[in-house]
Amino acid sequence: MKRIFSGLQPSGVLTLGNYLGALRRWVELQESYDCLYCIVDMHAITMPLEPTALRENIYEVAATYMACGLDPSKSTLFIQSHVAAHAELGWMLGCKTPMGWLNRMTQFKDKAGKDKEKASLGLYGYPCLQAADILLYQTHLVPVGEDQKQHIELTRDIAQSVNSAYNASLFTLPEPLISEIGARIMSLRDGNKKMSKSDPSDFSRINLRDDTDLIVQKIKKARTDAEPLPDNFDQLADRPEARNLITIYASLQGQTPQKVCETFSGQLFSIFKPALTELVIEKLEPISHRINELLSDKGELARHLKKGAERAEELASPTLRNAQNIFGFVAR
Ligand code: ATP
Ligand code: LTN
Repeated sequence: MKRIFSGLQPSGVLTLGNYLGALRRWVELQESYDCLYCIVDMHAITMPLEPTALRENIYEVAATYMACGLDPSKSTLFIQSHVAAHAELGWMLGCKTPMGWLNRMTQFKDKAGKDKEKASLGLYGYPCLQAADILLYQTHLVPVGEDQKQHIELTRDIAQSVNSAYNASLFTLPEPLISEIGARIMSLRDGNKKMSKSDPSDFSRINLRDDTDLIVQKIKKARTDAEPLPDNFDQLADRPEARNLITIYASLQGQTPQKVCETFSGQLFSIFKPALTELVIEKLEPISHRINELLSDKGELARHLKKGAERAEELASPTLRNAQNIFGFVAR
């Protein structure tokens, strides 16, 4: 059975972008693949985060995974720091990755901001740890949003270069799996910026746990324009905010953006926005309700995560040992 690996950072509250770009797809995939879904806490500490917030976020991500439909009896759900092999292989891969390759990573440029001297080594080496996450499990497919494509391509480059440097087939080369619709949900305040859980403005995003009133307000305030909707999605090429709202609707409704344009053709946002609001609430309310239920029993969440970590460790161990041996380390 083909193997899938993906992960999400417990760096804040999860957004509709995380759901449509990643999580929702993960749920479908668990029916036909051997899936590992990780809470990448070691990645989350590459940016400033209070320890109490991190701990809360980890439980919240675990509850969100399950509330969205990930089933611990079908998928392996675990916390990255529970499986030490991630850090160990991450270091080894970092030693085999040229700085020139890391310098091209746009996520580092975005997150480091203007003062790169202040960015940490961890933020810079982030993609090597991500490569270890994926390669440890001989992963075939990595379902992610569009923004992660570059990191998966780098993972392939690292795998290929290590395989050929040691003349060994140590790592399987993974492929990114990116949905056609919903792979890049944009900010509600700026249609050219990705919806992000670390954006300072809460009104830039819809969080999976937002209550009904907040969803109503956020969509009401979402930036749009005064033009009616066209009957053809291609005509929205230079109207990024309109394009984004149509995409969100299409993605939640399981329709093509073209079909949504046909339905709302000629309508103004004063008609479309209430319809979108209703749909978002209908889809998110059961999820946020279930998250709250699951969070009320953290012991149960911890038991699932422990089991997941045990299985993950078992699967990761042969690849780590093999890599250590091939690199020339001496077995204990
Ligand atoms: P941050 O905003 O803190 O950078 P993030 O939400 O971008 O975090 P992760 O939590 O690690 O980063 O992302 C988890 C998954 O969600 C990844 O597969 C990522 O591609 C996807 N994702 C994140 N934002 C969006 C978005 N706006 N549209 C579609 N997919 C997204
Ligand atoms: N870098 C990703 C999160 C991430 C990931 C992974 C995704 C860490 N390790 C392995 C897929 C596979 C992000 O920032 N969205």
